[in-house]
Amino acid sequence: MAEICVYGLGYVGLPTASLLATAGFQVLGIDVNQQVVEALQEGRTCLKEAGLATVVSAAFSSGNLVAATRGEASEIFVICVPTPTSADPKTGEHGVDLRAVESVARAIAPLIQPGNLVILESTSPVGTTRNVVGRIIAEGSGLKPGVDFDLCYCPERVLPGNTITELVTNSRTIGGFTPEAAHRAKAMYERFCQGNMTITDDQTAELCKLMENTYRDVNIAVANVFARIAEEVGVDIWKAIEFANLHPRVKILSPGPGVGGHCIPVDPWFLIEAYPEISGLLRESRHVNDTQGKRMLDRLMATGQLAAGDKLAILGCAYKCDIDDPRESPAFLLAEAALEAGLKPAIHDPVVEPGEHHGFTRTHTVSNDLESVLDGAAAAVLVTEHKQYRTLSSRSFSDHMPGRLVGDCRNWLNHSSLTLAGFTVVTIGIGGTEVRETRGAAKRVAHA
Ligand code: SAJ
Repeated sequence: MAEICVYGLGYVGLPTASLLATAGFQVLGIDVNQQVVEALQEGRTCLKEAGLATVVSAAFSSGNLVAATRGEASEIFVICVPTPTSADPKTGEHGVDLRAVESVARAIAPLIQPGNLVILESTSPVGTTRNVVGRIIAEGSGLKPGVDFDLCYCPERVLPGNTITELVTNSRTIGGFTPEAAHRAKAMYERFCQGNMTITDDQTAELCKLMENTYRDVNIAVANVFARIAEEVGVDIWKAIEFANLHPRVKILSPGPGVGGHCIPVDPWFLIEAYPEISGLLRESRHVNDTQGKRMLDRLMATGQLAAGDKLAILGCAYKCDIDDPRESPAFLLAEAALEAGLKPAIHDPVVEPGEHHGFTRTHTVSNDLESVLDGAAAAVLVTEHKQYRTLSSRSFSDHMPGRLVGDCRNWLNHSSLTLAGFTVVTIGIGGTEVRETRGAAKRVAHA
């Protein structure tokens, strides 16, 4: 019999199950996807995370971790399944999809025994632990949370790309439906986590997780609004932020193409959907961050050097630098805005798996071949500040693309070398560049 069943073997569940197994627990990892389970049984994982393969293989070869598609009776059940949101195409409002959590709770109900502990890790609306997980298990088993079994909400805080290190070193908030439940969960996490453990109730921990990512989204939106103001004024926001951050209590984040990843653009909707009347600031922040790409596109087109029918090269579709994860990438929002404007977007990324990737309203083809993406383009726009792009020279562009227009969403390229070579450079947060026309632009106007 397993000591711990971990439901969901994705970005959080797999490393968590592996760390629990290497800490000595008998762990059963469960995933509904048969292919994921088979691959793990054969020692493969498609998740690329520093140190993950080593921990996973240590866990499986110790015999302490086994993967399966169904759970079994266990002392502890940990739920790490996705809680995505989906957008209403008419209103743009997002609704939270708790079906995976509900389905796991239904699967646990016939397995649970008096005295067991159930932990929800998935990011969830406030109240999900007790009102969804606790209720479904109680209805299916006849056992009461807080009386017959223990129930907790214990979110993770890992930064994708650094998951293993952060799972071990980050502090955690442990939210118990009862204090006893929280102390039990704390004892489990302490077996592999060296960070501080703060004990509270389940609803406080749920709100805490949502506030952390929403706070970051709103703060990035503030940086993006400041960038827009700087573009209007004609000053350099990057310098202005550097100076403002000299204030001991100011820490303005970096503006950019918007916010990607499976957490920050998603989690604010858990609050907005539940409290629409009082969360206007959060909704507006989402809107600002989601329209940064469109704004860059408008500025590029305002130069007169990019028009419907032209090819636009998009550089970078990982949602942030130096990782291969394209989920909710702002590059896809930009590509979709480009298609709407009649342009032909082509996407390059040096590390994201080439091929088809889901965007917001359609799928996109991602290529690892920079030259073919630049070939024939009227303009190129950098979305992700990968280290591979840092050394791009004016020749890297001019050898392949006929256009002389470059957009920079991260202030990452060598602008003086590009400008010297005759390029118009449009940078997020730097105003005035779009009025500077080059020979290419003049030609297009004459042609039109
Ligand atoms: N970004 C900016 N400007 C910045 C910082 C980030 O535009 O100054 C953009 C990035 O380019 C990226 C997006 O925001 O597109 C999100 O990146 P991130 O590094 O801020 O965060 P994630 O999504 O990789 O991980 C976040 C983290 N949460 C916080 O920092 C509050 C992580 O600790 C959470 O565990 C994770 O969400 C999660 O799983 O919830």
